[in-house]
Amino acid sequence: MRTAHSPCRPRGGRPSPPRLASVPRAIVLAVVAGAALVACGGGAEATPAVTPGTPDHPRNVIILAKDYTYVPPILDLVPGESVILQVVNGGLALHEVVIGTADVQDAWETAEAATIGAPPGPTPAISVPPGLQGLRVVVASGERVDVAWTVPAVERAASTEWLVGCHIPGHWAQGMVIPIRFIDATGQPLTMSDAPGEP
Ligand SMILES: [Cu+2]
Repeated sequence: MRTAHSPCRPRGGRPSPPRLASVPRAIVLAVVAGAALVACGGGAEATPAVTPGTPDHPRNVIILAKDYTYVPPILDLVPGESVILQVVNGGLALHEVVIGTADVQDAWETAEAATIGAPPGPTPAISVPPGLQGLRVVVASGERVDVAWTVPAVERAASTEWLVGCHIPGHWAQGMVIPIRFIDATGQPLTMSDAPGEP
């Protein structure tokens, strides 16, 4: 498997993510690229090596949702590995983790916008078109939900940008989006050129 470093250049503050439904895709991707560059410019820390999870020994991956961001600021995953996502809501508001491509994020942003004005409590039943569900985990304040998940294989992982986002109305606009960085077991980031069949 061929690997390469992502470009790392210092850059200014991370721009606020706009609402997906109202902006062109190119801008959304630019926001994500900006977030990655900020992380790179912060000190060029190497991503630690990981032991990719297997079906028998899944890797625990913790995502902390807060009001209104995630920790860590970039989610590192190895294509094809088995993980237990441990989603912790350390904030006061209801939050969720939606993992998927920009199209998936767009679909949930649109779907959940329809819940604006609903009474407080869990998000009412909503749905998105087939193929755009991604992985969605809704977690109440102070709670933790564990979900077993198989990370997309390298063909899908490297073909486009993947994100973690929260689409409880208003939360994406307040910054609840982080990029997924696909890495190999040594911690080296994969690039789109790692996708088989890509030039
Ligand atoms: Cu949220």
